[in-house]
Amino acid sequence: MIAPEGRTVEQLIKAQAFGLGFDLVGIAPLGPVETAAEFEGWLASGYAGDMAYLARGAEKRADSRRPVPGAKSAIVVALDYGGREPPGPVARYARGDDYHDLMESRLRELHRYVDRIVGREVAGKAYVDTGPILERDLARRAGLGWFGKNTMLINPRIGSFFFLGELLLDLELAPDAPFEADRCGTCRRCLEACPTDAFRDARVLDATRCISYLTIELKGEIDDALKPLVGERLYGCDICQEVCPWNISFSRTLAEPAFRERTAIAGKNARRLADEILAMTDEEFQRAFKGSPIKRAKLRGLKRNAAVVRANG
Ligand code: B12
Ligand code: SF4
Ligand code: SF4
Repeated sequence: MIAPEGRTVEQLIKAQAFGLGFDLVGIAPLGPVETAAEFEGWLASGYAGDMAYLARGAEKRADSRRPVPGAKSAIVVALDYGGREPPGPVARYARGDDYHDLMESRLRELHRYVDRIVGREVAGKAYVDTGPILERDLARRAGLGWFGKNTMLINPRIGSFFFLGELLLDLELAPDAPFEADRCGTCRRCLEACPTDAFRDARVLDATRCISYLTIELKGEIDDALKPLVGERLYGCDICQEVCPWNISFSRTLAEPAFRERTAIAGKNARRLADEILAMTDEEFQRAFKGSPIKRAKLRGLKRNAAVVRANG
């Protein structure tokens, strides 16, 4: 599609996406999802645990045209959250403001830009994490990276410490080439480094053993056998990314100010932060974590995690 300035619509969209602060952008056609069978098998094995919402959207996840009727293309973006930041009790992605709000509003801005350059209101919708979409599959298809053995989507220029988001549009766009290579080779560092032994195989994660699931998604108590393995991790886990050679070489310093760590977290070790959380009232929790991804666990979940961390030393 040719725009008035002599550049293609796809070129203009990508330039605008970079201008909005995204670090990667690619275009994928919508249709049957190549890894739908892997997803179904994963669900059937019980690896999703309590995350019942994943099964509810399974039919839509199998065909990326279903979430937005009439949609034909996806503009897929990635936003880096700073893999060079030091390790800590809170996973890097959750130390600042909520990425959903930030990325969705930028994607909506991109949507309005598309309307302007094509000269009509294009039907569509922006998603970041919350929709019935296999985002890593869509991102690989848009050329953004490959499925690492740790299940992360990894890009050869920036590693894997980034969020994914997409704009599904009722618009035919020229797609990018999918990322076909597997750059993991014979490496198995992530599989060996996982403290809870959560990988059943390369690219197959039993979420019910993953510290990210245990400290964020799980509503009930953490299994006694897993508690000591959670170590000092209060919220989320980055270990299988930290050990990855692609991150060691190519992860970036934090550039997005909204993701800078909040004062409630900054400079605190696991023990101190856990003690503060255990003493927190609901009002203090709201004040400290308003607009933060940490609110997902609620104060009750965070206190559960803090008690585990304190028991671990
Ligand atoms: C459920 C979920 C989780 C669960 C389960 C994770 C998992 N690996 O399945 C839990 C709570 C554990 C989790 C943890 C984390 N998550 Co999460 N999560 C999701 C969510 C909502 C759905 C993922 C899903 O469908 N899982 C089911 C499995 C089967 O699918 P998949 O992991 O996408 O794997 C695909 C491929 O690997 C491939 N595949 C599967 N098996 C095989 C086998 C072979 C041989 C091959 C070739 C391919 C293949 O097919 C799958 C389906 O397309 C997505 C958002 C979304 N809507 O996609 C975010 C998402 C995947 N999470 C994200 C993040 C940042 C994290 C954490 C880093 C957060 C943290 N620091 O604690 C950790 C990382 C843990 C890890 N190693 O994955 C980002 C990942 C960005 C990236 N670069 O990949 C996403 C995309 C959110 C976002 N919008 O940015 N997460
Ligand atoms: S996030 Fe942590 S617990 Fe989960 S698979 Fe990776 S290393 Fe294991
Ligand atoms: S640590 Fe090695 S095996 Fe794991 S994702 Fe990175 S390159 Fe692949």
